[in-house]
Amino acid sequence: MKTILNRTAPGKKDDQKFMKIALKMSERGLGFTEPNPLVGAVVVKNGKILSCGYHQAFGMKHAETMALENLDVPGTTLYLTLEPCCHFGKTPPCTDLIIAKKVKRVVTAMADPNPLVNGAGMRKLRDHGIQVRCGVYGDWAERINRHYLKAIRTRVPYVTLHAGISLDGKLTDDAGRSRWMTSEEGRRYSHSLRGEFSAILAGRGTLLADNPRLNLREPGWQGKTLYRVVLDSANSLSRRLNIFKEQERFPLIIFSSDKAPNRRKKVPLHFFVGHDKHGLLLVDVLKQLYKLGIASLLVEGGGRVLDSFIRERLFDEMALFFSNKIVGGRNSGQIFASGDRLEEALELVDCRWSEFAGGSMLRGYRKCSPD
Ligand code: AOF
Ligand code: ZN
Repeated sequence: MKTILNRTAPGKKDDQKFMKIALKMSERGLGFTEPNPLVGAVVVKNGKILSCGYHQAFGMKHAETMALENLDVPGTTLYLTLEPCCHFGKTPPCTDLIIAKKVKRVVTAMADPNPLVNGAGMRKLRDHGIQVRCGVYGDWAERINRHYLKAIRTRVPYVTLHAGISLDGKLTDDAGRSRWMTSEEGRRYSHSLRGEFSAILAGRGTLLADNPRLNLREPGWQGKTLYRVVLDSANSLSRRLNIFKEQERFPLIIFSSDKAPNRRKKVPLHFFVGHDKHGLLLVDVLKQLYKLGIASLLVEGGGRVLDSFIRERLFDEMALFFSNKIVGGRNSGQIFASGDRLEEALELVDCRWSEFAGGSMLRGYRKCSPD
């Protein structure tokens, strides 16, 4: 007996298949869209993809516009990795375009927590007789857009801690040296990671020890602006350091203590914040970064800075680059010198390992307490 498939009403499997494509499309914008989200769009009719789009970079067309603007086919199904916007921002509301193009059905992976949208986009579509399904691969979409979502929900950036460590977990040798803990390939890998973020942060100790440029040199990130954030409580860094170079493409943001004897700004984005016995108040630093439009931050160290972010649990993810070396030593540096009792020990979840010549990388998420 022949089964007649009703192609105008796709089943669950079709929805998953096309949403998967939309999610993969969305990732093409990685590193270029913040503080806005990564969004992918796929237009389908009778089981066939008619067009696709994704949000390429901040301020550019929304994914919906890219996918629909040159298409004049009514009765389609539109797959979106995020609820469409319904407000006038840098671009007109995508819901208006979806209605004008006579889309029949919209499938989204998740609602947009942006207070200007927050369910109103899907309501507007339903009010115009468009069928809406929400929640297809919602967890996956949450993961992909974790920077955007954390920032818009909490008004502080998503924070990833980055460190190059030995197999026995050491950041430095006994003499405090960290150069070159990881292999050449590991270093290239970790430099490339910078491109995924809006900003990168280092403490005064790292600047004095290594005099890094903290810029983007790996291929694939041409034209990207990366903010460099420096913590210098005493406001005593020399302007001769490499970090003061290349500020056009890599703007420099400095945080110093509001009690520093010298309160003269060294760069236009120089902020003076409170401090306690451990150093600058990191929550205030993060809040200020969010106000500047920074949705994600890669913390590159050194040990003191990493220790503070871990102690205060002010991070979301870790990217640890392990070299195949054992350094040992009683005075060698650690990423979390303060330490915790075993019962309260820090735990990472959903860990993924990848290998490179001379070592391996671990990426995992901070396990949040149940409260
Ligand atoms: C994007 N790209 O593909 C979609 C977005 O300032 P605007 O006009 O670019 O609007 C930004 C907001 O629009 C963003 O925070 C999100 O709520 C919504 N959807 N944004 O940048 C897109 N679909
Ligand atoms: Zn839009």
